[in-house]
Amino acid sequence: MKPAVVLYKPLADDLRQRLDAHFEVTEIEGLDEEHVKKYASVLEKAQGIIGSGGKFDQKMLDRLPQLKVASTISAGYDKYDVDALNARGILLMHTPSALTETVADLLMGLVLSTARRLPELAERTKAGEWRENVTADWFGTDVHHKTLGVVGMGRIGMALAQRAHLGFSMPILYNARRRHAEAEQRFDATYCDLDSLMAAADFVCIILPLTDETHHLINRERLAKMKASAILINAGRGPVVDEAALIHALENHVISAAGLDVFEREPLAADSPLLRLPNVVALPHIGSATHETRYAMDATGVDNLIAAFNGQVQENCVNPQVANAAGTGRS
Ligand code: 8YV
Repeated sequence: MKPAVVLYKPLADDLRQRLDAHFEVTEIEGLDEEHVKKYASVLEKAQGIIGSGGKFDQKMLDRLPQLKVASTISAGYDKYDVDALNARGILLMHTPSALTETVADLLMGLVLSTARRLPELAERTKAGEWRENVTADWFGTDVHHKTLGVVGMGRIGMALAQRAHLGFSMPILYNARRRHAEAEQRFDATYCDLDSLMAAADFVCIILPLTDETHHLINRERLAKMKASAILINAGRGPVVDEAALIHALENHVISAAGLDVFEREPLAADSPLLRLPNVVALPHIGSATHETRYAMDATGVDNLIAAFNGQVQENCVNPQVANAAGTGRS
C-alpha cells in the first residue's frame, strides 16, 4: 500500500502526477485552524505531509500521530519545532538550493531600489511630477564600489557577494558563525565581527534564518552603530530585526533607508509605520517568488518526500539523524 500523504498547496499537474505515483494523496486547502479541524481524520492517518506555511508545533504534531516525513516547500523551517520532530523520529525535508540565485537577485534589487530610490521616483514620474531635469532632491546614492556587509554567509550570501563584488565592484565584509574560505578567496570577502560590520558597511544585508540566537539580533544598539548614510536590507526572516527599533532608526535618520522583504508579522499590517516612511522599500516576501523558482521548489519538495520515504536523506534533510527511528527504510 502506498503511504498516505497530505498535500496542502496546489501543485502543477506533472508534479501532482509524480506525487500520486508514489503516495495516496489527499489535497487540502490549507493548514489554518479551520482546515486542520475540517480534515482532522485525514491528518490523523497521514504518514507524509507536503506544502509550505503552517505551524508545526507540538499541538499540530499531536494531530499527526502517524507522521514519518514532513516536506516543507521552503528553505526556512522556523515554523517547525525540530526538537519535537526529533523526539518523534519525524524527518524534515526542505528546499534550500532551489531558491539561492533568485533570492540573491531580489537582494540586489533591494540594494538598487533603496540606494537609487527606484520605487519612489517611478511613482513620482507616474504622478506627472517630472516636469524638468531632476534636481538634487531626486538624487540617490551610488551602489558600485560601496561596501556591502553580508550577515549570514550561506548559499544566498555567497550568491549576493558574487553579484556585488564581481558585478558592482563592491568590497565585501561578512559575518557568519565561521570563516568562509571560498568567500574570502573568490570575492575577497573580509570576515568581521557583527558590530564592526554594522559600523563599516554602506549596505548591511541580513540573510539569516530565524533561531533563538538570531531573534532581534539587529536591535537598537546595533542599528545605532550603522553610518547615517547606510542602508539596511532584510530578506531573511523578519524577527531577526527588531522592527520597532528599525522604525525608530528610520524616523530619526539614524540610518538612511531600509529595503525589506520580510517582517515581524506577515502580511505586514496596512497601518505599519514602515509603509508611510519614504525611505523604506517594502516588498511582500517575494524573495523566491518567480514562476521558475517556485516550480523548482515544488519539484524539490516532491522529490524530497519520495527520497525520504526511500530512506535517502543525504540531501535537503534537516535532521538526517532520525532516519532510522523514522522507519522510512535504509538511511
Ligand atoms: C517563501 C521562504 O516564504 O523558502 C523560504 O524559506 O521564505 C520563501 O521561499 C515560501 O516559504 C515559499 O512558499
